[in-house]
Amino acid sequence: MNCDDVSKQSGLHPKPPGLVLQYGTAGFRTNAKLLDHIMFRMGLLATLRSKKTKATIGVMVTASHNPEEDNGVKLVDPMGEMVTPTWEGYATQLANAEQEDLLAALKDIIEEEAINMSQEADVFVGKDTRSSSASLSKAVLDGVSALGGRNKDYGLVTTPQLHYMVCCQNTQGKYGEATVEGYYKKLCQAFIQLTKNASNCTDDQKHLSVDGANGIGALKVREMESYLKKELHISLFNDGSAGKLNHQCGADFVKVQQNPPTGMKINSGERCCSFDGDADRIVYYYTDSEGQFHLLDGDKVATLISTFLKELLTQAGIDLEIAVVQTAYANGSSTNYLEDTMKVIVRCAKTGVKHLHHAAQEFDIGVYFEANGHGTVLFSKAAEEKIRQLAEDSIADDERKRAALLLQDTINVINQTVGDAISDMLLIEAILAIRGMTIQQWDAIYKDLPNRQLKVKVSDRRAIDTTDAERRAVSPTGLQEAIDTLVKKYSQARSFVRPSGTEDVVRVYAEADTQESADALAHEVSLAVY
Ligand code: NG1
Ligand code: ZN
Repeated sequence: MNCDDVSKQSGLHPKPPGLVLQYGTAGFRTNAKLLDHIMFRMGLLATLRSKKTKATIGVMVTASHNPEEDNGVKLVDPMGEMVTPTWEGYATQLANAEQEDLLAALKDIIEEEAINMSQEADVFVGKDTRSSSASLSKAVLDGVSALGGRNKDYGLVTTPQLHYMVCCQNTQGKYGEATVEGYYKKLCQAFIQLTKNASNCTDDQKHLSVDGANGIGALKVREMESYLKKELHISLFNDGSAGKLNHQCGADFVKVQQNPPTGMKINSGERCCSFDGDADRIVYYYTDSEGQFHLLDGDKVATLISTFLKELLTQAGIDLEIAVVQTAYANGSSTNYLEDTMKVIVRCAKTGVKHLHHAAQEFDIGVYFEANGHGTVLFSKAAEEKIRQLAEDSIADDERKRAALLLQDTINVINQTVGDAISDMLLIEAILAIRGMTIQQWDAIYKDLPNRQLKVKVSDRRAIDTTDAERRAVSPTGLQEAIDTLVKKYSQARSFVRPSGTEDVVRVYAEADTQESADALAHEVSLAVY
C-alpha cells in the first residue's frame, strides 16, 4: 500500500470528527452532505475486497426510495450478491475511523484478511440520478485509485443493472455481456420469445403505465424501449423531467400510503406499476370503475410468478422443489394461499434482501419477494441444467418441450443477482400475456387482509430485539405479552414490531379482518412500544 497516496487522497475527503455511521440493511444511508468520506473509504474497501476475492467488486451510489437530499452506498460481491457480513463489519470500522486513524484501520483489515496488496483490483461503479450522486461517485473512484485499483464507471445505472454487470464480468460472460446494451438485449429477447406464446394479445393488453419515481428507472425504461420491438407499449410518468425524486410517487409511496402516485394519469381498470428510486422494487395497481384503488404488492407478484413456474414444471414433467421466501410483512392471505391452495413450501426470512436471497438459494427454484416489491427468482445450477436438457431433447414430446423452452426464456428474462423492477416488470407482463390474464383476475387470486404499517420514534430503537424471523419481540420484557393480549381482541389478527435497519424508527405492522381493526391494532401496539 502506498501510504502517502492514501493519506494525501483521504485528506481531500475528510471525515467530520465524531460522526458515527453504520453499514445497515442497505449499506450506508443518510443525508448526502455527510457521505463524502464514506464514499472515498468504500472505494478503498471495494479495492481490498477485489484483491481478496481476485474478482470485480461493485459499488453503487444510491439511497433508493429515500428523499432526494439523502444518498447512500452499498458494495456488490463477485456473483452480484450483497457483500458478506464480515465485510459489512469492516465497512463500519473503516467508515468510523477518525482521519488520523484511517491508515491503521486499513492495515487492520489487510492483516486480518491476509490480503496480497500486489494483487490487481477491479471495481465497477454506478450511481442514481440524485444531484449529489455525481460528486459522491467521484469520491468512490478516488478511493479506488488511491489503492491502485482499476475502475469502470458505468455512470447512471439502476442498482440491479450494476449487480448484473458485476456478475457478468466475474462469470466471463456466461451470465451475459457486462454492458447496459447487453442487459437490454438479453432481457428483451427473452421477453419477446415468451410473448410469442401469448395468442390473441390485443394492443390494449400490451399497454402498461409506468411510474418511474422521477428516478433512474424512468431513464432506463426509455433507453430499453427500442429493444422491446413494440411487444410492450409503455406510457411513462414521473420521468424526472418535472417532479422530484420519490416525492409522492414511486413504489414505496404507493405501498405504504396504499394510494396511487401523483403525476400519473390513471384510467379505470388500466394496468399500472411503480418503480422505486433505484429501480429494484416494483408494485402494480389499478383503480376500479368505482374509483377504488387496488394494490398488487410483492406478495401478489410472488404468487403470480410461482403459480406460473409450478404449472410449467408440471407440464414439463420435471421434478424440482419450488419455494417462496417471504418476510413477516407478507400479507397473511398470501401465505395461506401459497401453503394451502398452491401447496408450495413457504419460508419466512428476516427483513433485508440478503436474508431472503440466502434462504431462496436452498431450493431448486426459490422465489423471494418482500411485500414492498423487492424480489426475484433463483434457479440452482442443477435446475437450470435439467431444464436445458429437456429443452434440447430431440425425442421429448411437444408439450413437455414447449414448457421447458418457456422455462428457459423465463430464466433469461430474470435478473437472478438481485430484485430488479425492469426484469420483474417484463416477467409479469409476459406471464399476464401468456395466460391472457387481466390485472383484475390476477388481483382476485386471493384477497389481502386489511393491514397497517406505522413508524414510531423512540429514544433507542435497539432496545427492541426480535426472534422467529422478527415475528416475536424478546426484549424489552413484557412487550411481546402486551402485543399478544392486543392481538387477541381482534379476528384474523397478527402484529409485530421491529427496529428499522434504514431509519431511526421502530416499525409496527398489524393486520386483521377489517381496516378499522388493523388500524386500531397498529395504533394500540405502537403505544405499547413507548
Ligand atoms: P427497514 O428500514 O429495515 O424496515 C426497509 C424495508 C426493507 C428493505 C430495506 C432496504 C420495509 C418494511 N422495510 O428496511 O424491506 O427493502 O428498507 O431498502 O419495507
Ligand atoms: Zn430500491
